[in-house]
Amino acid sequence: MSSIRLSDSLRERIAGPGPILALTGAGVSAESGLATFRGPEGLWEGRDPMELATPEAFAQDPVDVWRFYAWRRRMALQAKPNPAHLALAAMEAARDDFLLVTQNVDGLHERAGSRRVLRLHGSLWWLRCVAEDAENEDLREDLGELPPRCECGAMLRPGVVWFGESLPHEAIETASRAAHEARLVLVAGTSSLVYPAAGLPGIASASGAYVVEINPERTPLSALADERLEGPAGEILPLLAEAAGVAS
Ligand code: BV8
Repeated sequence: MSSIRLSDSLRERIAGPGPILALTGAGVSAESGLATFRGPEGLWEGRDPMELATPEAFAQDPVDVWRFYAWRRRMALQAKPNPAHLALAAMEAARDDFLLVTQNVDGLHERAGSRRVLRLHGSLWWLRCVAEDAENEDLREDLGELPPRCECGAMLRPGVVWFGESLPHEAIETASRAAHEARLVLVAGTSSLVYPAAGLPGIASASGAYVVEINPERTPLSALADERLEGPAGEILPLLAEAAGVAS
């Protein structure tokens, strides 16, 4: 039995009229066994992901960066969606005014059944030709020799947004519009440090939305949130789905 208590106000809001916006980060995949970016286990071979997830790192040593991403693809493939992912997919299936916006690139939301996923930072499962800029889905467990190559002969890069790169215009525009229109925002599993994604709850709050933070730790968002549910997303999001009258 969970010790987490949802306020009456939140119970009313989650079952009431929307739109509802959910914003997720690496913490919702933590209970699937995937390392978060900034958690103690977030380092890769003692390296800081922040130094690997940049165009400069890729230009300097594409094989090194590809080893990092090939490792993350393998980890993500071995991982299974957890109750947090499943609860979000169930809430989306139950109402068409529910939008999931994620910073995650692991594909677990999609594997849990979420259909309308707005990916702000791209995906491990899409590769982009550095010459043609075309992106294709590639679900192979083993990419073979690194860096993988396009048929045109040029290198392929991970289809993710690196630090210092702009987010897909369409994605951030749609997410910002959804933030302006949302009545309820669920922010789960993010340290709220990376912009422009971290700015979305503030946009929603300024437009009158009720902002709920779901995280075992406090973050820069905590002071702005209307309600904090302190605990793991895999335990809390199913409670929210249940309060919304949705079995997950
Ligand atoms: C941009 C994809 C315009 C790759 C990622 C200087 C130069 C250039 C840019 C900047 C600069 N200074 C600031 C910036 C802007 C920069 C930024 O915000 N930097 C921060 C660090 C200060 N942003 C950008 O560069 C963005 N682009 O601004 O373009 C521009 C262009 C040029 C120059 C200037 C501006 C691009 C940002 C996207 C970067 N790509 N990922 C990849 O994945 O490899 S971001 C990366 O961090 C991941 O996507 C991740 O999702 C994201 C955020 O991290 P979180 O998801 O929050 O994960 P984290 O580990 O941090 O936290 C996990 C949380 O979960 C914790 O709070 C923990 O308590 C909690 N948790 C743990 N377990 C659980 C849990 N919660 C619930 N349940 C649990 N069980």
